[in-house]
Amino acid sequence: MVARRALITGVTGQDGSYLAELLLAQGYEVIGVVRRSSTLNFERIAHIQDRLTLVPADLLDEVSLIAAIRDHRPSEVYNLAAQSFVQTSWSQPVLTGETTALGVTRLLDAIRIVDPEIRFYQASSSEMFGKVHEVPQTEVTPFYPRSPYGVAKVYGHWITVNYRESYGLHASSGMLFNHESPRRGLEFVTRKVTHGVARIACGLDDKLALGNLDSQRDWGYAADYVRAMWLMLQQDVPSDYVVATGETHSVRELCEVAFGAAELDWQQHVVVDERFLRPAEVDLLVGDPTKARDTLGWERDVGFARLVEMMVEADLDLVRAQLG
Ligand code: NDP
Ligand code: GDR
Repeated sequence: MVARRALITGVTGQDGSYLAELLLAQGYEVIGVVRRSSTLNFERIAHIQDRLTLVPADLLDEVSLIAAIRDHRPSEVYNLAAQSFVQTSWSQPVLTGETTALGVTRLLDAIRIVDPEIRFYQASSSEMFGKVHEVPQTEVTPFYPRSPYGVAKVYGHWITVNYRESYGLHASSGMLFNHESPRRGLEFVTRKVTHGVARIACGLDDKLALGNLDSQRDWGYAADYVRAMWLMLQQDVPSDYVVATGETHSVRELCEVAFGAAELDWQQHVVVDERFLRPAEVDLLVGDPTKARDTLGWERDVGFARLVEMMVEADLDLVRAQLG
């Protein structure tokens, strides 16, 4: 049988690395799009790099996307690339819009031009719900984004729906709630906390400065969530899905569990620093994954406490190894 071929933008990111693993395990040939940078940034895919085909392209450059698709002719394209850090989207709103919003149109156009039979996944976000209109959030909850990032993701979502309806593309949008792992970037709050815990436990730091401790998120495990992406593209009919755990926890609870996993008291170490507060906040997110469960058969394996413990353990190993 001919191997199925998938192209992933954002393959060097957290989700890209887990999705590449999943697809390789299913026998896919995996094409990973990487953008040019002055230093290589392949830590998350180093363990599978020899099994991937890496191609240079950038969401800011239409011709490079057309060339990547034309030269490699994938049957599935997963658009995971983005300027994905919400805080940065206030200091770089135009770059965020170019990448996270217009980048989606560039990729959809590349597919439309080269081969409209390609199945397409768009990495949409719970940040689109923002100042939420209802709890929990579902596929029909209205959007009210609260950051330039959230606004850009709303555009990316609707252009995906629009190309599906305009050109009949098999294009699906996954409205994924926060998902984390030991591979999460250090700037996101879960990893910042678990890495901070490890440094404090090893005596390298004493304090951890955070922003809003009251905000609540529906945190799941990234390896569970990439399964939902793949399942969406295996359906006969494209559609949009909320992917979430259905549980919400505050940043304060995250601190309690993470410091507790290293037998530390978070209240002795966490300080609030205004630099990490946002101009407009998303206070509460919690998703209803009923449609993903009923239609895709998707379930998560890892819950909140286990996820945080797993991340603390991984960061303890990392910091200890760095100490030698
Ligand atoms: P990461 O920030 O870990 O990865 C982002 C990826 O995008 C990196 O590979 C990065 O490349 C790439 N990238 C950025 N700009 C460009 C560009 N101009 N051209 C090509 N590639 C580019 O994100 P995650 O893995 O966490 O998230 C994956 C996607 O899912 C993103 O679109 C994110 O917005 C979305 N999302 C994430 C959620 C989460 O909780 N993780 C929840 C909902 C949505 P480089 O390594 O070179 O920087
Ligand atoms: P988020 O993730 O903005 O939800 O976007 P992040 O982990 O950055 O923030 C979650 C919540 O924690 C609060 N917070 C802090 N956040 C950071 N980064 N650093 C801090 O020190 C801190 N203190 C408190 C934030 O204010 C916020 O309320 C993530 C990204 O992966 C997006 O790409 C994705 O679309 C959404 O999740 C779903």
